[in-house]
Amino acid sequence: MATNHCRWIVHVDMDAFFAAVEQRDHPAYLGKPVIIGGLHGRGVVSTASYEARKYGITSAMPMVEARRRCPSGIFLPPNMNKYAHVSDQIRQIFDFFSPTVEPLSMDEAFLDVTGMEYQYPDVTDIARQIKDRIKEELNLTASAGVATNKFLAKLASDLKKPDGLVVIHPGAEIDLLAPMSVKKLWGVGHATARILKSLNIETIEDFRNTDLKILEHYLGTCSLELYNLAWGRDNRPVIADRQAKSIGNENTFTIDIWSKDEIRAVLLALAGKVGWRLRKAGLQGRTITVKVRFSSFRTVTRSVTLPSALSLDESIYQVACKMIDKIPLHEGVRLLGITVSKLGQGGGQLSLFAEDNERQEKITAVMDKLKDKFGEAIITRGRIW
Ligand code: TTP
Ligand code: MG
Repeated sequence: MATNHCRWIVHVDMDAFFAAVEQRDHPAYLGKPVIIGGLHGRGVVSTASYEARKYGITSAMPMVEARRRCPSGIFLPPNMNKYAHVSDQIRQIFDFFSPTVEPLSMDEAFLDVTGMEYQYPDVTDIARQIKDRIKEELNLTASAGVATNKFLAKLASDLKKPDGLVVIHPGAEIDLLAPMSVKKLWGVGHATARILKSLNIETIEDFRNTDLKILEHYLGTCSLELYNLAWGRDNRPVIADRQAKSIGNENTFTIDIWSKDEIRAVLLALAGKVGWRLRKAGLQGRTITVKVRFSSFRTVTRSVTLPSALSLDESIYQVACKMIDKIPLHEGVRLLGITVSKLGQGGGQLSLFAEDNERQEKITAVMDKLKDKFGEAIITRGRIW
């Protein structure tokens, strides 16, 4: 995929979130219509499993109506503490992939992955890996959309639910949007849609073909913004709500590796990626975790919390090597990972490396500039430590 665009945004949204968590935790509910919401009085549906949606059950529908449509359904009250916990776990996965995460609700977020594409063969892989990881670690499915702005990424994540992955390549948005309802434009609710309908504007193409002056007359000042969305243009940045809790990278090998030298070479590359992401986010971390998955899928992690924070590749690499050296190697290694956590804004680097730091910081700053400009391939650091 071409990388000469300003931004790449991924939007991830869990499928039938509350219901999916209950189905996961109660295998007897799998494949069944599960409806979560207020069960008494004038309670409404929070969400329904995809099996229940076949009965026309939707969020915000009165529970009485849902029971009428699907008397044999499994009706449950929400367990918000549990969903909040899962939401935190999802957030940790998002943080692993980008330092810029903007959650929209408990089960969805935007990730700005601009500049990350050099770590993946294709920006689509980032979204795929996020989905895979959610499945692997939480046994839940999510849908993801990838595009060059927030509006298109969110639109994309909704196109193939559940378990969808849709990429809107630059240029494709024009035709894709054309036949869609104007309601797909952010900010067009029922009231605006009704006004537009009275003007015979039902699709996004109709909207585009309408004189902006007419739109302004009926819709007021938001017309220009809607007009831009109708052409797939949206400059809103992804705003990280709070700092990432951890930043990590891992690598799964096509062929298991055995030698310490190979392991060190991989750790060097991983430290470079994690360090770059930390510095890009202006962060440093005190806890370094290494993860090793063996050919038998046995997974071992080791962590160390240091007296002061670090973000230089060399420092991360050295700490990771020390931990890996203590893990006995009785079988091949299929995955290696490094994560840095206990993050804070930049400050002093680890004193252990103090004498070298000034030189290292200068080298790192030059390398970062080159990476930003040309991508990581331009400069691969040899084993000079
Ligand atoms: P959504 O992401 O809108 O819905 P969903 O995840 O259940 O289904 P999907 O994304 O696959 O269409 O909302 C996330 C959770 O928020 C949902 O599981 C329950 C809760 N919620 C409510 O409590 N009330 C509502 O009206 C909506 C829309 C969601
Ligand atoms: Mg959802």
